[in-house]
Amino acid sequence: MTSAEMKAAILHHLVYTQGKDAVTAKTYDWRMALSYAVRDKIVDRWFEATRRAYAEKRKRVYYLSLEFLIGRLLKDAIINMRLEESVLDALKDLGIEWEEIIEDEPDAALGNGGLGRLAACFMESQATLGLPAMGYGIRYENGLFRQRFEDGRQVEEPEDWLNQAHAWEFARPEVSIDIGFGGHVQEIGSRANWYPSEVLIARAHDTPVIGWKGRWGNTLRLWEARPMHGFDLARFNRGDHTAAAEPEAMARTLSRVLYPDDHTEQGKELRLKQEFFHTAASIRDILRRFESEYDDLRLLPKKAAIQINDTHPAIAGPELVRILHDERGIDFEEAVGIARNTISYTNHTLLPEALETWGEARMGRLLPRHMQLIDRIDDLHRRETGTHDLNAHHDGKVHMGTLGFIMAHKVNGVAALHTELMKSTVFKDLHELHPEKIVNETNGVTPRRWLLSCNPRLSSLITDSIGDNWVDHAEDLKKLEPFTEDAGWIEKFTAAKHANKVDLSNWIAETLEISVDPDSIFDIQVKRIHEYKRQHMNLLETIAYWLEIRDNPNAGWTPRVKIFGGKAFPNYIYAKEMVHLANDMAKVMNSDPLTSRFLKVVFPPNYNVSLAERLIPAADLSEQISTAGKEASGTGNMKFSLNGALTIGTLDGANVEIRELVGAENFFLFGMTAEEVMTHRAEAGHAARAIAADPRLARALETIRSGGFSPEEPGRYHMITDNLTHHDYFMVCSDFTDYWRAQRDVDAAFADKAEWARVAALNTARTGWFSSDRTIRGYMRDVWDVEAAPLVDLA
Ligand code: 26Y
Repeated sequence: MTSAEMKAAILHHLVYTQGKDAVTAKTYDWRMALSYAVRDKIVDRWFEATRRAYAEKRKRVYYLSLEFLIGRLLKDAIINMRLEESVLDALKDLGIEWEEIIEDEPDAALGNGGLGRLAACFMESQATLGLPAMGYGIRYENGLFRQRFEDGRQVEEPEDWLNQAHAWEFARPEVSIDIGFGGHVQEIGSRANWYPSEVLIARAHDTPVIGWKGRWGNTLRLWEARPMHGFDLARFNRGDHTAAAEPEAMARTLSRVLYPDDHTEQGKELRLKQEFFHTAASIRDILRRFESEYDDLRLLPKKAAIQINDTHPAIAGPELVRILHDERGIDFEEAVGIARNTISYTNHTLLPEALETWGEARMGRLLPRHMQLIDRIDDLHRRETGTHDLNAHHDGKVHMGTLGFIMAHKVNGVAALHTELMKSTVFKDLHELHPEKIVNETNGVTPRRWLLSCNPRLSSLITDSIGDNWVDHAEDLKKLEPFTEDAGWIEKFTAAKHANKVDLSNWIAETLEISVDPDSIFDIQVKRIHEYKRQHMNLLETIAYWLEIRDNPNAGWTPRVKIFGGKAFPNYIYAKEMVHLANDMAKVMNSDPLTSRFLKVVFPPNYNVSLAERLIPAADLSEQISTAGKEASGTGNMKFSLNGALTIGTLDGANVEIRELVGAENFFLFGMTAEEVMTHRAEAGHAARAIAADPRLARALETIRSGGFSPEEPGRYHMITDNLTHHDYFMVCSDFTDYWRAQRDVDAAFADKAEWARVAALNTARTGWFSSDRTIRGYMRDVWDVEAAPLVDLA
């Protein structure tokens, strides 16, 4: 597409779609016009792919996830469609700022963190690989809350990304599916009729997901909840105005909010309703499509693979069995077999508090037929395996992990260590019964968004050096290795990183009014705020370093900028205290004349996908410091490494694999192993002993305790200090000393600029394996048994 054609397309949409003329158009109008112009190009390719999937009778993958953290879509679309040049030229011609347009797009935050972002990367990789696939999610009106700080405290505000028209989606009112809840069951022999007492409508909204070079496109289908009967005119005419709108309001509640917690399962009825609503609509849609193409349901596992993203859609098993058995008349055992061979389940956590369970009373009330079927599935599984325990339904609850396991033909972990721990802990007994079921598929990230798009300077250097094949064959980044021995090339690499750091410094100065020196170590920890992720350990190390500088301000300290980003679950008081502490520390430290040359603390609010894209390319040091055994994988760790940051980290999640790939000598390892954590935790008094043994740690804790960062309220952080001193389940104190040691190794290493840059470049060269293309190929081979369509280049 030429620049002139692009310009004409933008102007056309500005006038005829947006209804504005160039004189009165605002940034928003221009953004919408550009989005429609780009979207037109995508739609052709998307239809082509959809037609081919049908014509070639391909097996499809259905990715069911309660979360899709897709972020902004415009730049992604422009890059994948190779339209940057024509867009940039056209905008220049029209006198419109590219940056302003890009920044104007709301960041679609239909997810909490890692699990949701993984789903988004997978969608992009599936499209890039030419794999016929469809993502199914919920079209939350309000995504993850917006985070603000008020006197350093986190304040949550609703995120209303749908307030403006959403350029990327197509409403599909013709795809409306009835979803029932409650009511009663009438059994007829083995089968039953379910008569729900409440019915809602799930309405589809489709967003095209285009792969690299526009060679394939898939659909992300998001369900909106609508009332069966809309506005009650009779009631309104009787003068009952509020009540008239009630059914609509009730129904909409279901797709209104994303539950903002990852990891602490709350057992809320609305959440269970959301899960069933999402899953039932998706299963119906999948079967409708299947039955339009084939007439034998026994073929389902050959033509469809349903992946459930954690247990959140795990009701898919019983729901599929219910339709096959009750509605289509297939024998119960055969129905279970078909469902199992179609479904597979990804586990993302071993933390007991995050494993979903539902009380039998609530489940029985809301999904009476499913409750019966779960018991029959348990019964069948007992007969199959000759066991008498291991039920999904026990102790008055339905355990969704067990249900997911029993109803899947494959269950996967998300990093090598995590998968091994699944086998030896949470799923130990089930694994022994089904030793071939658990497989590992180490997570990945899409290199299109997480390198090409977010880091244009480094990407250009890479492409200038090895060509652009790496973009969809990230293993090619290996070809950079010889360049890392070339001083001239390393200088260019350093220049790219430095320019990224200058950009970030300018942004920090403008938005947060903090001045940072781009020559400092940019040390970044961004992720949800959690005790197991140990942001407080990083804070303690920051305090200890600060105190050390104060003791001796004229020694040769290595300047650092400690950057934090992340949201705390609104009810997770401890995590919110960690946020508050970080902000209180920033206030004190950033204005300390003795230390501020050497140490700054920066905590930009509202960490999201877009902020990650800004921060990660500018990082020198990636903090991956979770208590070993707790972080299933991590995916931020991969993004940092790919963008040439060194990692300081524990042997946890995918850190283990990152370290193997980049080389142990290029990784700042510290801390106990998962096994050591388990033994050490059992030894009473571990925290007190660790504190007594490390005066730096003791002093840092004492500084918090005595109000060093909250003089107006010295006891403010007693929750944190008391917990760390007496309990410390996550081993902050016991790992602190080694963490401090590793941080000083970082200082020493950073002193040799050229060597640091060489290792940073090696990180980029050696982490192409973490492309989500590789992950998706793994699922295709080990889990889905599916092939991609041969790809055709854009005309
Ligand atoms: C049940 C509900 C409260 C719940 C909601 C969301 C439970 C868990 C979650 C989300 C979990 C999550 O994001 N897990 C992360 O998944 C990533 C992708 O596999 C991993 O990299 C990361 O280690 C893991 O914490």
